[in-house]
Amino acid sequence: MTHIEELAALLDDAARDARPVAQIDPQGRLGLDEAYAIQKASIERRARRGAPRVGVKMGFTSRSKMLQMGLSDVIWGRLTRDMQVEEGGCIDLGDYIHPRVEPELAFILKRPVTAGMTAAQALACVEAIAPALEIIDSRYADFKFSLTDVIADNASSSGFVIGPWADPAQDFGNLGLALAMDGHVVQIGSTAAILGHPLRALVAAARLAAQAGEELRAGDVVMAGAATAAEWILPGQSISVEIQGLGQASFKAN
Ligand code: OOG
Ligand code: MG
Repeated sequence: MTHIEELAALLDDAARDARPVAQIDPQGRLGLDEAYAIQKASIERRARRGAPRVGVKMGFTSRSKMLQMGLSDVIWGRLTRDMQVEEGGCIDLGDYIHPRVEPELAFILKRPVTAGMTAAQALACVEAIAPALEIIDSRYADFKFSLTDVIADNASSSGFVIGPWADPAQDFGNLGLALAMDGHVVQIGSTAAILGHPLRALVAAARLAAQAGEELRAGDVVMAGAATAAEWILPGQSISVEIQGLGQASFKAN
């Protein structure tokens, strides 16, 4: 096995067994290309087990998330079919290490979005938008990582929940949103927190994917990144996001 494949196997096993591992690159010595190659190889292992890529996620697209995690570069990761949690469904916390949840907006594409498109061109490729929740679960002990660590670890992505799909023709650049746990609002924000407009996250996703030789395809789900800081998930909690005019996405933790 190459070094890349060994590290991919380490992170893939950590995710599968829900057991944390030590940071692979605490000093940030790996290149970004190497870190993304590890991510790609770990997702390929999952695909070989029958869970193909169904889209991509963006990370650190809001100031709240950058401040919370102490990193300021926009990153991306891959979503696989096994990561989707049914809207209103239930997760088993035993499948996770130390999961957190964050409020996001999701896109589903009807045409490929390619690098260099303007926001308006990207919008024309969007089939629908939806309120969404991302479950992040760093495979590293204590949820601590360098930029290259988190890239290799698929940007901490672990699960996603998508609410009702809505027409993207409406203006979704500054919609109020609230994250609630057991009915108590714990985070409030706006879709404008996501790079000023979630469409910018879609444009950035196409650019970053292209750097890795990939395209955002028709049918792909794209998670725009969290609008607020993330919250720890505790046993028994019911978690929901509501986005103004778009409705809710929710799940329960057991
Ligand atoms: C990294 C993933 C960041 C977001 O929406 O900004 C992210 C992490 O915080 O563990 O998913
Ligand atoms: Mg996220």
